[in-house]
Amino acid sequence: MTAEDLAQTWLVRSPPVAAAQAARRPIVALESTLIAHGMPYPENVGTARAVQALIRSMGVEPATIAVIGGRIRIGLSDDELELLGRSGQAQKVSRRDLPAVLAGGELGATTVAGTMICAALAGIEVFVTGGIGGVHRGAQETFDISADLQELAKTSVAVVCAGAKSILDIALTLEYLETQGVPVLSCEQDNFAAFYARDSGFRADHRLDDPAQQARFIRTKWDLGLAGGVVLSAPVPQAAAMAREEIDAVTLQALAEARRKGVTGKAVTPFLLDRIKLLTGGRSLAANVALVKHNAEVGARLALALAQAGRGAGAASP
Ligand code: PSU
Ligand code: MN
Repeated sequence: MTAEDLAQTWLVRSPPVAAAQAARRPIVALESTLIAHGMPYPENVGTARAVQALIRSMGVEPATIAVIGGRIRIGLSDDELELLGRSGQAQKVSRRDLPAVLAGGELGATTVAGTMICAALAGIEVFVTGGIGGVHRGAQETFDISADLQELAKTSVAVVCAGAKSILDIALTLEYLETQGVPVLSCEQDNFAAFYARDSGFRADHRLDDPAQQARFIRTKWDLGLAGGVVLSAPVPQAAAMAREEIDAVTLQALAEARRKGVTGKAVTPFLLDRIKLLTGGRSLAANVALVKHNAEVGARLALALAQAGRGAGAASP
């Protein structure tokens, strides 16, 4: 058995995902940390279902990824989404956590890094999330840099996001991606998005509004054998967007609380998201839901365009 075959023994595709793959229909992967740790119940499960329905309505199959019962699950049922969103028991699974949670048969919600690994194993090229992890503010001292960035450097999956959250140091996050050779594309505007706010104040590498152009760019990278991810940033829809000044002020407050309480490691991101939600009276949650839905549309269009462009020589193989 090759290493590739061995990895496949840990994967289970849901019947709709298996059928879509057999028929060579486009598929979009979705993460589950956002469900288990990024939003409160029941909004988390409601959003996950709405996003799946939206993607399906565009002729693309959604594949939400998680670790359940000692298997990497590609595509979840409504009951499984409910389990992840409600139990509060799911481990946050990034690259380093995957073996432990799989081997231990625990419930695991995959982060951007974790989901990229599993999507690549399953032969899925497009993945939709809310915001990628990045270089945290103060990383000069804490060394807190999300494993998402390393994953983007090596795993060939296109990641659609609303940029990176304002809890991060966006300038340093973009520097890190540049060093690692990860292209940052933007659609609908020139600048990289800032999650709750539309504009981070920093330019993306290239603005490509047309999904066919995005697909051509991504195919070209992979055809050249330049392994690794591509970030495609899409701004939160205007109606739900927050002002950068407001979200910055609230973020500073949440960061100070995290420091006072000694929150560290993988607990940092969920803690900050929860505090920001309370401090904005729930408006940040509304923005979060709106941007994930919008990203799903952008991701589904990209998956359709990639399918139309055909699978190149260097693309992730199924
Ligand atoms: N974006 C969200 N909600 C989230 C996250 C991102 O809107 O919950 C999660 C993602 O799963 C991302 C993770 O991969 O936070 C980053 O965590 P860390 O900084 O610990 O790597
Ligand atoms: Mn971290």
